Amino acid sequence: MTCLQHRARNREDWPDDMTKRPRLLLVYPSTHKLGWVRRFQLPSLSLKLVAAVTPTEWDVVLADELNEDIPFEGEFDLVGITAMTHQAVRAYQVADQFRSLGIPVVLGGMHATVLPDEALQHADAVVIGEAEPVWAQLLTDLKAGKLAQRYCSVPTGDTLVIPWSRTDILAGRKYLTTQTLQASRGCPYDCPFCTVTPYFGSSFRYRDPEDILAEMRTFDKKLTVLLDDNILGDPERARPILKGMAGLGLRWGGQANLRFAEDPELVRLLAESGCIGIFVGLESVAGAHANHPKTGSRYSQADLIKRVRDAGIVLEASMIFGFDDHDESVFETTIRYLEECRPSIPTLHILTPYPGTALFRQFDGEGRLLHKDWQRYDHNQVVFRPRLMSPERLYQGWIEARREVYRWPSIFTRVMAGKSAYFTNLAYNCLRRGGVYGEAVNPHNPRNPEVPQQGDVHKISRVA
Ligand code: B12
Ligand code: SF4
Repeated sequence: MTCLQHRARNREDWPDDMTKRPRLLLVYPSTHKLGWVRRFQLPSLSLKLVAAVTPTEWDVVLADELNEDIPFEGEFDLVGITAMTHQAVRAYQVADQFRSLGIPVVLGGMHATVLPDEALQHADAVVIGEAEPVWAQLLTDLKAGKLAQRYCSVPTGDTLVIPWSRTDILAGRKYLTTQTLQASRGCPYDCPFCTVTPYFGSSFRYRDPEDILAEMRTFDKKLTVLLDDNILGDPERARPILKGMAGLGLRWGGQANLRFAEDPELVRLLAESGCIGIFVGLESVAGAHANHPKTGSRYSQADLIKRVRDAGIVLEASMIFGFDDHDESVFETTIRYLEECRPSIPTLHILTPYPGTALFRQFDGEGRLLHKDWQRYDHNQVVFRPRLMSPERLYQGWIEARREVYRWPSIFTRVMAGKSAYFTNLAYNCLRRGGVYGEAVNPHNPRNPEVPQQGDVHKISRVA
C-alpha cells in the first residue's frame, strides 16, 4: 500500500517515503455524462481553488464526472469531493468506494457545509465553509496522521483574500470557458430559500480590485464568467473593478440583483466593462417575494430591465414558482409579466427548500417535505407540499409556463426588444428552448414521472 492514509497511520513511515509526490484526486460528481452540451458547461471553480491552495509538493488530478469516468483504480493519497445538494448522493457513493479501497476522503462544498454530520458518514473529514483558510492545515494533519473530522472556516470582515485558481488541472477538457473567478463572496439579503448569507456571510467581501484585474490580465481568451452571487451588490466596490475591466477587452457574464440598474452610470460602466450577460433573480411577480429588498424598487422592473437591454446586455431573469402566497394564478400572471418586461432570457424554477435554509427548516417543521432524496432537490422537481396548490399542479404549471415563454413568437418578441446583441440573445433562447421542449416531450426523461405521488409523502431519503 502506498497511499497516504496507510503512511499516515504509521506516521514514522512518512518522512522516509518523501521521494514519491503525494497525489490528490479532486472529484466533481455527476450521475450522468453530458453529450455535446458539455461544451457549454463551466469547470468547477470550487475545485480549481482547492487545487490552488494545495501545497506544490502534491500532484493534483481532476475527475469531472460530467465528462469522464472516475479513476477508482488510480493510486491516490487523498480524494477531495465537492457537492451541491443534488450531487450529494453520488458524492457519497464515490466517497464510499474510495474509502473501501483504503483511500481517505474529504467532502466539501455547499451540501457538506450545511449537513456535516451526514457527510461524515461517508468521509474521513469534512470542510465546513471555504477551503482556503483550512486546507493546508488539513493536509499537514493528514501527513502527521492527525486528521480531524471537521475543518471549519467562518467568514469575517469585508475583504476576500483568495489565490488565483488553477486552470492547469483542466487540461485536455472542453468547457464554455475555463476563465471563471470570483471578485466577491457573501450577501446581506438573506433570502429564505438561499444558503449564501448563513454560510458565506452577511456582508459583501470583495477582493482587492488590483488582484482581480491582475488575474484577468493572465486570461488568454475573451469569454470570462464571474461567479459572484452579486457582483454589483456593493456598487462602490464594484465600480473600480468595472472601470479596470473596461481596458482588458474581455467579454463576460455574471450575476447581480436588478436594483443596480437604478443607477444609469453603473449600467453604462457595466456595458463598457465588456459585460455581455447578467443573471438576476426576480424570484416572484406576486406576494411577499415580489417586494423583497433585493427586488423591490421605486422604479418598475420593466424600466430597469429595459435599461439593461438597451445597454446591449443580455438579461437572464430567474423566477420561482411555489411560494406560500402563490396560488394557481401565479403561472398566468408570471407569463404575462414576462411578456410585458421582456427580459432576454426567462428562467423558471420550482421553489426548492435546500437543507441549511430557513425555508427547509420551516417546511420540515411543518411536515411539508415530500422526501429527502437529495438527488431530486434541483429546482426542477416538487419536493414539498405547496400551501395553495397541489404538488402536481405546481409541477404541471411550471412545465406549461416554461413551454409558453419559449414559444417562437415569445422568443422573437424578446429578441427584437433589445437594441443589439440579437444573435447572442437568439442563440441563448434557442438553446434554452431546446432544453425546455426536449425535456417536456421526451418520454424517457427521468424527470417526467417525478410528479410526486401520494405515496411519496415523507419517503425517507436514501442517505439521510
Ligand atoms: C456557478 C454556480 C453554478 C454552476 C456550477 C458550475 C460548476 N461546474 O461548478 C452551474 C450553472 C452549473 C450551477 C447549476 C446549478 N446550481 Co449553482 N451555483 C453556482 C454559484 C453561483 C457559484 C458556485 C461557485 O463556483 N462558487 C465559488 C466556489 C469557490 O465556492 P464554493 O463552491 O462554495 O466552494 C468553496 C467551499 O464550498 C469549499 N469547497 C467546495 N467544494 C469543496 C471540495 C473540497 C474537497 C473542499 C476541501 C472544499 C470545497 O471550498 C471552496 C473554496 O472556498 C453558487 C452560489 C454560491 N455562492 O456558491 C450556486 C449554487 C451552488 N447553485 C445552486 C443550485 C441550486 C444550482 C442548481 C441545482 C440550480 C438549477 N436547477 O438551476 C443547478 C444544478 C444544475 C446541475 N444539474 O448541475 C445552489 C446550491 C444549493 C445547494 N444546497 O446545493 C447555490 C448555492 C445557489 C444558491 N444561492 O442557492 N450552479
Ligand atoms: S440575493 Fe441571491 S445570493 Fe443573496 S441571499 Fe438572496 S438568493 Fe441568495
